[in-house]
Amino acid sequence: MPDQQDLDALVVGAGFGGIYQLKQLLDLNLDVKLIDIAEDAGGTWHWNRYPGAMSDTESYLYRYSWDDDDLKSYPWHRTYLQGPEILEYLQHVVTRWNLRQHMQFKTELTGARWDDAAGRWIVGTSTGQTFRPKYLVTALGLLSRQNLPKIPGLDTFKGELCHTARWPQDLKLEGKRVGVIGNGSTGVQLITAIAKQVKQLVCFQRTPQYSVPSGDKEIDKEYRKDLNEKYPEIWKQAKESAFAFGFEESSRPTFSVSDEERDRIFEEAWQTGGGFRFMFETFGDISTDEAANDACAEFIRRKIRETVKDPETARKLQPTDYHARRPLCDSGYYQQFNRDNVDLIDLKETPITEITPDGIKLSNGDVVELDVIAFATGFDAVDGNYTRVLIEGRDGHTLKDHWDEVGPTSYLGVSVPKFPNMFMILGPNGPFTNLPPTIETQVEFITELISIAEKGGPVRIDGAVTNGHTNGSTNGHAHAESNGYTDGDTHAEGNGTNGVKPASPSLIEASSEAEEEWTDTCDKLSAGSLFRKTDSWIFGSNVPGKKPAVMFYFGGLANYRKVLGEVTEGGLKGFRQF
Ligand code: FAD
Ligand code: NA7
Repeated sequence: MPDQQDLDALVVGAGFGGIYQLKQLLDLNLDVKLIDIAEDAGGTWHWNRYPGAMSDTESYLYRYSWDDDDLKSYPWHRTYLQGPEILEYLQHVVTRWNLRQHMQFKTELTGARWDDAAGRWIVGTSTGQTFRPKYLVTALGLLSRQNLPKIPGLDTFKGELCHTARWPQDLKLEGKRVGVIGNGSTGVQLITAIAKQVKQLVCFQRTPQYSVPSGDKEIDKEYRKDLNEKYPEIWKQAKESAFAFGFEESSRPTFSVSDEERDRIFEEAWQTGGGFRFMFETFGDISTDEAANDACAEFIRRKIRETVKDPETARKLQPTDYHARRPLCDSGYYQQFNRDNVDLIDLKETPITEITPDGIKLSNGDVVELDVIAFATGFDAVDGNYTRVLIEGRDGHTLKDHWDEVGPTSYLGVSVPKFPNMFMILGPNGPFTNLPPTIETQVEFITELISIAEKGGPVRIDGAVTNGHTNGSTNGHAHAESNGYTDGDTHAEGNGTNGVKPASPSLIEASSEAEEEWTDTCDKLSAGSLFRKTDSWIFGSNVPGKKPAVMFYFGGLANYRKVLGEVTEGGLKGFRQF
């Protein structure tokens, strides 16, 4: 007898998104379970345990906003959080709200199929269990699926080889010769953290990056007291801003000020620290205007030249393309290249040809001998964790086929047509921001959708009964009257086993028209951005074979929240409820 369990909702993923979603659905009195491949909760911060792992959102905003007591009392000591502290914080939240009893770890979602007759998702897992939830909420992470380049000879290396997102906890680096491939946010953090520990550090750099100081420093009691008093305004400001990084984005054009004033503004931002602040608090056109971007880029290039003593190394470290990847910040990255034990290899000049038992072979025939090779090569971002499992919606339509056809799309980053009652947290085309405030926004929106579906039938908002079927009639589904599905589907009532309430929920899914419109909106909003002209994970152009695509809503969190408000107040505009 196969191990089957009916549930109201299954949440997949125990990071920031899944943890809050689980809590919200339990608060609705639903029968919910959460599964994760990992051994415990933490998501990103469970997996990314490399030395130097740190959030580049300031500590006061890289957390949940909804638990006021915890917000004010949970201890932290610096303006930025180290990875282990974030992991501890998330586990603390799980314990504080007694959530672990609803979580099952070491359990991978291996496939999911919508069963129209049962009105449930049939979810297969690595443990052999099958879950049959009415709602499937996926919080699989947008920077979660590793990108490990297929370099010839990978398996032949005699030393230790690892990806930063699977860092072995017992790996000792002292006295070792370590190679780091990649210098994005992760590589920059790793290199900065380990340069002083290792015997020799060789940094394999393909594209140089712009990085500014983080400004990380200890906080005192006064700082925290002041913050605690201002938290309501702080969250309000963050949620009403574009990037939710805790500052007001500038609208001042770069060339509206004199050269001296511009330099002063950049210098002040350099001293304050923070990658997003440097790019978006200084001037309003750095990510859209080529000349403005170059002024900003040149300021950072000058800092690199001033910091790095060897002119040849300084030359290699200076980017020449747009400053238009996710902005980085560091705790002394460029300074590491003044150390005698740190070398830089420019892979554009001498690409890697293979990995040998002893190290990394370059196109000029040199073999760099190493004890450890660390891949800081990033992620198959956003859709990577979705397309590797088979998720089959109505009419045998799979998510992979859908996205192969039209690119990784969705309506509002949460819902895809033909995938009823499946909701994604941080799915494609969600806002590009500091993520916890966006995650909270999406979780609360999904919870509202599920609560509407649970009621069945017409949508009730603020006591008003509205129709809610904006597109329902276009594809032959009859409008719901009271039970939510009068279109002949043989939805099973809850079977009464495992304590599942016999409910008559309705089904909610995005309409194709709404998805197309949202995709078009995201396309238009990013059209003028230099980010789109620059290869990185943000537009899916970092993984060989992956088709570049628009994967984010660049309209900012404030506008996104406005759109969600209009959707719920407008009777689930863009969704079909049946
Ligand atoms: P995750 O935390 O990625 O959790 C997803 C979970 O889903 C994982 O535990 C995974 O095991 C599980 N999972 C995936 N597929 C399956 C499956 N098939 N079956 C079962 N379980 C599955 N964001 C910021 O806003 N600010 C920062 O400073 C910042 N710094 C970052 C630094 C690093 C090194 C990285 C990698 C990311 C950073 N991010 C940052 C992004 C970060 O991912 C988000 O802030 C946030 O943690 C995402 O939470 P999540 O719950 O959506 O996903
Ligand atoms: P990123 O930003 O995608 O950086 C990956 C780095 O790895 C980048 O320097 C890449 O060079 C390099 N890379 C990738 N593949 C290769 C191969 N095959 N050979 C050499 N170098 C390679 O990932 P991160 O983990 O640093 O950061 C991702 C996000 O996580 C970050 O933005 C934060 O939000 C947290 P490239 O630039 O492609 O030439």
